[in-house]
Amino acid sequence: MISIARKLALLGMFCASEAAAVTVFLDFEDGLLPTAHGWSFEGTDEGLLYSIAGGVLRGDTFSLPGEGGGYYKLPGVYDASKDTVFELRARYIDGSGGLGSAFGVYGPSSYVEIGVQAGQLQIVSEPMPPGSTTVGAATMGGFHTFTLLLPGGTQTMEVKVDGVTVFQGTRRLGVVPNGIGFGDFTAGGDGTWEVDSLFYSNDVPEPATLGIVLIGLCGLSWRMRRLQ
Ligand SMILES: [Ca+2]
Repeated sequence: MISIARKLALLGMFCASEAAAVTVFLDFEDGLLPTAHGWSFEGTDEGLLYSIAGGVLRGDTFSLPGEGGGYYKLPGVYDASKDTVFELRARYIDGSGGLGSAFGVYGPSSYVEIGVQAGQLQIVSEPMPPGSTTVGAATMGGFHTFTLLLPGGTQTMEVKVDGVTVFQGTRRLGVVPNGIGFGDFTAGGDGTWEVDSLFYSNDVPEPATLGIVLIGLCGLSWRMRRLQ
């Protein structure tokens, strides 16, 4: 289930008519794999590694012999000059290290991958040896909301779990072409996880605009309750 706040944010984005905004939302309620929504699959066997039941996408790369992986990619949707949010509501189940269950953003100024692991996140971006760091985070015991924030025109990044900041830092220069991805990024680790929903926005509306929309919606809701 997508949160009410996110629904309002989506609505706000449409209301604000942001000309160049890119918004991507998957909740898997239609039972279709991401490839049916324009994502490409990079890997060995999508039908073996990914399945959907009850509006939840399940990825399990342990099911492949050896250490093969597979992930989804959506190219051409990231502009580093714009404020960016990439958020997954997901449940970590099992992993063997590395980026077996992960999501990331790529572009000329950004290379960021967030691996969801047992009780921690692996942040791959900072230009620090050995190229990644881990931070403790609430990943166990059910679904959690993992949010990656990339402020436009900066080299900073922020990661939140259930709305709580767990990491702030700089991000390293990236690769072209730009895009976003999620799944098992690595041949060096497998993962099992479930993704209930995925939200991505490049070019988030100004907080002031969103605030006005939210105030309007809240006012409308209050009036409707009064009328009932
Ligand atoms: Ca769902």
